[in-house]
Amino acid sequence: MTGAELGARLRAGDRTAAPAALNLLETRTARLQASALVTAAGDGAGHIVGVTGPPGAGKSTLLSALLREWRREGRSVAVLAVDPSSKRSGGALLGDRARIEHDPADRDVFIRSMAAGERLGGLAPATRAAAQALASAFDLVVIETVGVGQSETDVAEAADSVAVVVQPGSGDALQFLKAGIMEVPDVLVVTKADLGPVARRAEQDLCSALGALGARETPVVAVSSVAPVRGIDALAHALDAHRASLDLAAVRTRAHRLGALADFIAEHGERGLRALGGRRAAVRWLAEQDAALDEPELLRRLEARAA
Ligand SMILES: Nc1nc2c(ncn2[C@@H]2O[C@H](COP(=O)(O)OP(=O)(O)OP(=O)(O)O)[C@@H](O)[C@H]2O)c(=O)[nH]1
Ligand SMILES: [Mg+2]
Repeated sequence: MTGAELGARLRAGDRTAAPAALNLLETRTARLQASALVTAAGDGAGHIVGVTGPPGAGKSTLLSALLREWRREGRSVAVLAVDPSSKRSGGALLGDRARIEHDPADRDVFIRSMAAGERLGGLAPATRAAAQALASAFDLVVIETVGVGQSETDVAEAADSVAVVVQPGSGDALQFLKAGIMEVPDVLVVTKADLGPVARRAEQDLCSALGALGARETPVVAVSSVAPVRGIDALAHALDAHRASLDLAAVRTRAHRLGALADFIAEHGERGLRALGGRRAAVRWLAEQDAALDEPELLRRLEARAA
């Protein structure tokens, strides 16, 4: 099946096209087919949610609980778990990282492990493309990445909403927030709330750090993903509220521009980026382009400009 056909199936809401679509998007030699797929899938209305945080913070366990909540509400969910070890092991292995509990017979759930990009916390172009294409067929598309601090910028560019997940007692997020290393997330999640006082302390510390940064309205949600489960519905609600506050057309236009730039860099490397005058100049130039341009056209224009 061609990329355009798979994209059209996703656009029509056919979720059974997801596995074949992902296979095609991950085939390095099928770049034209991949871009035809993304174009044919169109701009989906699904909510793309980035879930990012340090190793072991509880992201996958949290996603198992969120998945149950979303399915209870009758919403379809795709999860793209980005495997940071796949560079070394030479391919995305499911391993331990994607241990997200779900019913394998449930056709409204799709879970896939994908290889990481070049940098820690970075996304491969295939993951951006997959998230965009799946947003046509799934109500929610989650991108799970490992990282905290600067490394979450990739996922922030690809997602509509970003939840940064931290575990009590680690202090990482607090430090990064205070030092201005971490962009303020859309939602902050403190996991393992069942641990009691240490979790409440983490929640309070984050709230006061956000207050000091003038970002008091950023929700901080404490969750326990294991029994006694709590806070999961509040987190789902906070994500919905963030999504409702967005100008979705503007967010998707930006995602197309940054997606085209990521494709360009994947193809032409740092040297290509220099030919564009650097990343900031490229982003500025892209912002001046017509909002209606799709990714393949933006990529063509970038290549013409660099030539
Ligand atoms: N007590 C408690 N433990 C939890 C909770 N959530 C996760 N854990 C435990 O924390 C450990 C790490 O959980 P994961 O969900 O695998 O964490 P992760 O962030 O996905 O880890 P990586 O994918 O390796 O980065 C596991 O042993 C979980 O059982 C929770 O709400 N409460
Ligand atoms: Mg995990």
